[in-house]
Amino acid sequence: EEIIQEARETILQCDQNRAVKIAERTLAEGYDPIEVISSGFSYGIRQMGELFGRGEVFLPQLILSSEVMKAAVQILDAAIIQTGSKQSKGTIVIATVEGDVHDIGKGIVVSLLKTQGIQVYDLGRDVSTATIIEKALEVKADIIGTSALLTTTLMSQKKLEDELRKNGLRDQFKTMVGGAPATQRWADRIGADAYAEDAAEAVTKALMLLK
Ligand code: B1M
Repeated sequence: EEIIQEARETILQCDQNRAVKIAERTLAEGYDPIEVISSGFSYGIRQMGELFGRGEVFLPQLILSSEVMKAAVQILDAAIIQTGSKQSKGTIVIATVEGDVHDIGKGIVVSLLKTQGIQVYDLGRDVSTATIIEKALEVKADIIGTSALLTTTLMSQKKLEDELRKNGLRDQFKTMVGGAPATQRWADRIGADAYAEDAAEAVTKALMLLK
């Protein structure tokens, strides 16, 4: 669809005014906001990542395009969360791991979890394992979810598993991992309870873990 293509372009062109307009149009004209985020804006930011990886765009542009993405997603988020169910099905503590500032994807996961009536404590980004565990204990979380976007910070997902085990806490929580470098194989290897490839799967897996 044309609106999806336009959403992609706004990210590649770092055009915030147009991105915001597309988000508003999505709502006004009744397009599916989740579809516009995942096939449109997210696709665009991944393309930016590829160009960045190949040295065809540089960090300032990547930063700018993330800001454009965030501005657009923020508008759609509000609408997504409103459509959600109110009844609480469980609690998740979620964070981007220490040393990692990538939080766009986690933000989308958080919005979708909220639509399912899951209570979400979003601790933000660059969050230490100790802080994550502390919060999970404090709010008696059912699930601890971590997002990692760098191959280097992926290790923190293992650290969480290790720390939980070391402190005799592993049985108190279910764990879910995600982020571009994470895989089902990685989840199995570190002993996480679930892996999700995207936000929609994160919802499915979370609901499974809460059963
Ligand atoms: Co960075 N970055 N970045 N970056 N960045 C990547 C990850 C990279 C692959 C780009 C590249 O080189 N091609 C590369 C990592 C290489 C590697 O480790 N192998 C990279 C690099 C190198 C860096 C820096 C080191 C660059 C530098 O400074 N020289 C630096 C690191 C900073 C740090 O964290 N310490 C850096 C910085 C940044 C920006 C600040 C500019 C910006 C982040 C802005 C922000 O998030 N606030 C940024 C961006 C935007 C990206 C790319 C282009 C896009 C990430 C993104 O938002 N994707 C990324 C390239 C890529 O991923 N292909 C890249 C869209 C988002 C919707 O998808 O995050 O995958 P994603 O989330 C999905 C799923 O993964 C899943 O659901 C989400 C929604 O569908 N999911 C979960 C995510 N978390 C989940 C948790 C779950 C379940 C599912 O359960 C708990």
